[in-house]
Amino acid sequence: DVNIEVDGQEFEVESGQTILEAACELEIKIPTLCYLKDKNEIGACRICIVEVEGSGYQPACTFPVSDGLVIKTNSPRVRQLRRLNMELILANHPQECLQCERSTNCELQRLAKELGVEGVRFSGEVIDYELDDSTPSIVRDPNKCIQCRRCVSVCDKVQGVKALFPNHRGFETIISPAFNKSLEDVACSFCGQCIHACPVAAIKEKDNTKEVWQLLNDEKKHVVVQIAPAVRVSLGEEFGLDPGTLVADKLVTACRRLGFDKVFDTVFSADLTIMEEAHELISRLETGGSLPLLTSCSPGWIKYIEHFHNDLLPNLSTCKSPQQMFGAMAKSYYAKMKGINPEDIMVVSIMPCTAKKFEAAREEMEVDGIRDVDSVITTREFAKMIKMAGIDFLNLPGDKFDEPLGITTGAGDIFGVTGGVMEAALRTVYEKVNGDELERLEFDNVRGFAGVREAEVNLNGEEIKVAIINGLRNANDLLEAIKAGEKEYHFVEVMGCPGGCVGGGGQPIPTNEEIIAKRGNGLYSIDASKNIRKSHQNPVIEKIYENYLDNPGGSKAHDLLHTTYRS
Ligand code: HC0
Repeated sequence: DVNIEVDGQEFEVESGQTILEAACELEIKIPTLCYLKDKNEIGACRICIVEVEGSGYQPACTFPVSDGLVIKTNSPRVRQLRRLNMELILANHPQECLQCERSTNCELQRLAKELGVEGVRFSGEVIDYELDDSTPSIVRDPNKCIQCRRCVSVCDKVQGVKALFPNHRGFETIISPAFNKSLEDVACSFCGQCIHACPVAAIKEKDNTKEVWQLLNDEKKHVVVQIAPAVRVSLGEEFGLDPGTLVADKLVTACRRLGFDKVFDTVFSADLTIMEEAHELISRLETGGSLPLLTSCSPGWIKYIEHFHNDLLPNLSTCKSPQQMFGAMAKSYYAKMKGINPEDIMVVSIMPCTAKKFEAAREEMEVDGIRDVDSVITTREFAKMIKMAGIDFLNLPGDKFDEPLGITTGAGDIFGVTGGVMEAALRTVYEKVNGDELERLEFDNVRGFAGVREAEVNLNGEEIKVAIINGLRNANDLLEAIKAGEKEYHFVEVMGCPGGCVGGGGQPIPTNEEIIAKRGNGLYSIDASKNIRKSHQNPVIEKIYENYLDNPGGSKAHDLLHTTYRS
């Protein structure tokens, strides 16, 4: 330990820390902007500047503590320098706060206010960059970029994708894909974790709300909406509720008031996915198919494996994701049941995910020329629509999802949290293979939020090895270990985003580890409260196999519910 003085008070702190880390433990607040703990500690923005006796003014996020260090975090000169640095950043930042999508949820705006910036005294040359809206998922606006490099770090260190770099030098530096390509032309997974990293609106989702308003206004169309599991534990945050607050019932009412003709649930098609995927796992185990079976419901992960590990595509489950299975069922089974021409049914998805926009747009995702899903909006875009419609969300009465595609089990709800697809699958696979009833439905060693988890399950006397991965960098490391023969599994769940869909790139901002855990636990509590908690016991799904699909893995199921990948 070392002794330091901070703002006139003596403290003993751990050696090897930075001033910022020490101050944080002492609960002395130093403002930061470019800093992201363990990910981006580069002292770029100079907002965390402090006065260090003998060393002048230093960024607290990179300067190490040492014995006898005397630090001032709050002197008039320190405050003035922070304001000056902020003014320099603002001088090159569009002053469009009123119209900006991050207005009132922008770190730059909040800091400028906290630091007491009253105006920007500087002006000079500004480069006018083109928007990069080349992808169906993510839009880059380099004009708003403050070059904090948080997106660069997250894309590299958390996701291992490395789609973004600082290009050029000095005044001309731009954060973009290499050689200033557009995002569409590089190996971006569209996971949207860069959006959570961005303190401003330099990276955002592609806005599809206008398209959804148009569909809702079209009287000739029968517009159905599906709501992803993870949205019901996060949407409340957009209205001031705690992360993890359960708002499914209000969400349903909000959808009805917006004018959707039917309000259905992706949790229903998550149950359906389990039927197909469990069948696939059992048949690969029995017939010696490609193992480990890798889950296929996270579209960022799918795009990642197509770019980086396409030798393992035969291991991917051929199941479409629940989002796409829902669309296919809505325009076949439901259309037939209701006597509506499938071309008149429009499927809108509310997803916690930016890559779901890309998934819905993939050319593979249609049956007989009819698209599975017509439009995808994120949790954030949905909140925006509710606000635009003047709906008083917090005071809405609750309501239930519509039948039949809104009848669900707890197994489907936990899809939205890392480990949930695995647990849901194991509940079904275990009972199908072992033929006896599971006594305890919770698979404790599959739960948790660590990036990599492993478990073993006894199936008919054989130990089946499973792994659960979240975050694409962790996925890469695991795939490398599998290829090197260092690890062997039968079944691996991969979710592209840290924490699974509860940490998706379309979720409310901020999203961080603590918030992710609260949302995840919210989903576990929904599961625990349900009467039916195993997908194969979903009464609607039982009926659909009886009357419509025949068997899991059968030919009709294949046409509607399975897909192919691009190598
Ligand atoms: Fe997910 Fe899904 S669990 S990927 O995170 O499988 O986005 O919430 O909707 O499709 O169900 C996202 C969430 C989904 C799908 C489901 C899966």
